[in-house]
Amino acid sequence: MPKHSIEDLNRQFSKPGVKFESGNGGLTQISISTRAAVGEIYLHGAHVTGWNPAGTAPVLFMSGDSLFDAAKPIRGGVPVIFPWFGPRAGHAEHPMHGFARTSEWEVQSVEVGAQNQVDVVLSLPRTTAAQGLFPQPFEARFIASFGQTLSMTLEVRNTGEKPLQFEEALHTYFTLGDVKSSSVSGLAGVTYIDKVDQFARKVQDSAPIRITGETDRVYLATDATCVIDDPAQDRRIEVGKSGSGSTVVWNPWIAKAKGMADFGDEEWQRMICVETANAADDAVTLAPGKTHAMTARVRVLKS
Ligand code: TA6
Repeated sequence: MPKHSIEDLNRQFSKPGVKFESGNGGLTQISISTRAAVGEIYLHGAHVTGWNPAGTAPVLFMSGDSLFDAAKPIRGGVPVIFPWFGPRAGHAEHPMHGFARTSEWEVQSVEVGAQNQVDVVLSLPRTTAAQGLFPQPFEARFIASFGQTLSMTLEVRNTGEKPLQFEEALHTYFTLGDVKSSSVSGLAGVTYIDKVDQFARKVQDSAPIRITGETDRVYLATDATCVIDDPAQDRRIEVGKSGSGSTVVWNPWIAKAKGMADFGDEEWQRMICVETANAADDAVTLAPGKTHAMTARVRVLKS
């Protein structure tokens, strides 16, 4: 059950082109439609489920089989991964990819800027369940700007007395015309952990990355901007970032897709994840009282 009624949220935060609605599964969503962009974000998981500059085709991939259940992550869009990435080391029973993406975030502000971009700020409340999993105190905010560029920032402040260690990712799913004709450039020469080859560490060659099978790579110590080339849709998507040392490239391919209940068997052909992260060697250690911000910036480039 959403914490705040749609009416109350609209009364307090709605703006021209921005309204709160009851979305899929009765989860509260913010629908955005301005001259700059179309977009949507759920309070569940602070989950961006749609964005494209006005007049262009959707940029983010959403699975047709996604669940919209307060206890489950949404499949597609931009899952917010925090405070650990993947299975939690030493705690196989803890939720995959942390608890931020299955938490109900709270609205702090909604503003429309001079370029008609919509800036949404959400905060992550401390629940007893989360406290049980991750007792160290922190504050987390998610700041999303829906304009000609999609800008998303995960901001974490250490409000405790001891250093705070965490991993994080903006696990962005991009929609493609055809993954087999697509490629990702920008990571030449970067060392990566190959999770489909016994976590071996390898160095990316100079050719653009092509997906020819299950692909699950954590590129390390890189601040590179990536470009996804999608000739089937005659476009390129630029993924820039700051405050992020890792970039994750993932496509489940055939077998993994079949094994995911909330993902269509054929959907691997029309998506790729290029994720802005701090994972593995790039985990963040934040001194007491300090704040860390990780930002992803997505733009559609003319092909
Ligand atoms: O970022 C890639 C990855 O870590 C893959 O290993 C795969 O597990 C993917 O995330 C999706 O994870 P999820 O828990 O959302 O099914």
